[in-house]
Amino acid sequence: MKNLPLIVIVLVIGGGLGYFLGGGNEQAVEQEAVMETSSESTLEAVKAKGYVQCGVSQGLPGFSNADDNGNWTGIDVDLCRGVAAAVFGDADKVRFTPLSAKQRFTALSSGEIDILSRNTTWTMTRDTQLGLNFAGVNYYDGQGMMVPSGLGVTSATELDGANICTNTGTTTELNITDYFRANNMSFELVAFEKADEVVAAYDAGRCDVYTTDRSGLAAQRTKLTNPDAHVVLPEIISKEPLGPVVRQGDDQWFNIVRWSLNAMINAEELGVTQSNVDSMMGSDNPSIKRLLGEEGNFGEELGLSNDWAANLIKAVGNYGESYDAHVTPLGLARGVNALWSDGGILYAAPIR
Ligand SMILES: N[C@@H](CCC(=O)N[C@@H](CS)C(=O)NCC(=O)O)C(=O)O
Repeated sequence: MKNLPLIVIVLVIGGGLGYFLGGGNEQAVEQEAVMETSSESTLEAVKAKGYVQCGVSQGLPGFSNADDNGNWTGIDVDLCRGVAAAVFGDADKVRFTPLSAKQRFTALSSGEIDILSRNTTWTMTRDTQLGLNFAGVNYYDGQGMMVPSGLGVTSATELDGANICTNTGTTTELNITDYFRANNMSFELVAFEKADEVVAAYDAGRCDVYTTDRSGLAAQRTKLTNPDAHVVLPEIISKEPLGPVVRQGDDQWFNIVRWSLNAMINAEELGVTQSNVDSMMGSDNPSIKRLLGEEGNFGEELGLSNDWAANLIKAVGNYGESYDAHVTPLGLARGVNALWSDGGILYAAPIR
């Protein structure tokens, strides 16, 4: 522990100081985010530069992850590529900015990025105090904890006094503090800005526990020396609705991002896929006709062309296709992220 070169925050629950530090940390980061106003709309600016600038993680398999050639993949990446396809008819007209949790909101407020699509939890503070808006939810998650199987721990309630590794600038820090406090347990938080530092510290045995969103645990686990030697505990200690974020004050851009996500979810519900979208153009189903721009003026009302959603689906597929391509390989079943019609809670407003 004493050799750790990075930020080490020791929180002893029971003394209110730990709670204050844990809560204050994220707030301080978020207060750095200052809204920048500009007379040019985001859509105009995006069209003028010729691409969408999308803020993503620094590497989280399933959500946003770059290969050795710098090709980004994941459901958060598909959302950005989908918006690029909706705007330009070309999903490659997008550039990615890798951001730590701590940097992400400032990057959006300052105009460095057009969309933040980075496993970001929609909370009231973030929505109401940062000059930002959440355009929807593309993954319903919850916070979990992972421990080395060798510890013999089967429940989070056995973790009194544990060392816990996590990321700074996250909801994770706040929730873990709440959880230990509520259960009258003490713990020591070992927090790093970079996710890979968290993985390395946990892998090296510096912490008993790794806590983050459950999807993040599944993703980061693949980076451990021996992934099978770790178990995810059954407790889900928070709600983490993850979704894309835009600057407040530009309703058109907000709508473009919101409806791009809705189009992916509605396409799945309507059975429109990347491979059948062309033949679906001839469908008699009015919902499909509206989605694909065969009927109505839905794209133009957004400031785009009427084939916006058809282009998006051709480029990245529907929500289920994107999920299957990127999240299913992590071993995460659809669960609550199934469509409402399949027993889940994904329910996109209709295009009409
Ligand atoms: N959803 C939470 C946690 C987000 C978060 O930053 N998680 C870490 C751990 S999974 C992460 O994204 N790591 C990847 C990275 O920093 O690039 C939040 O919005 O605060």
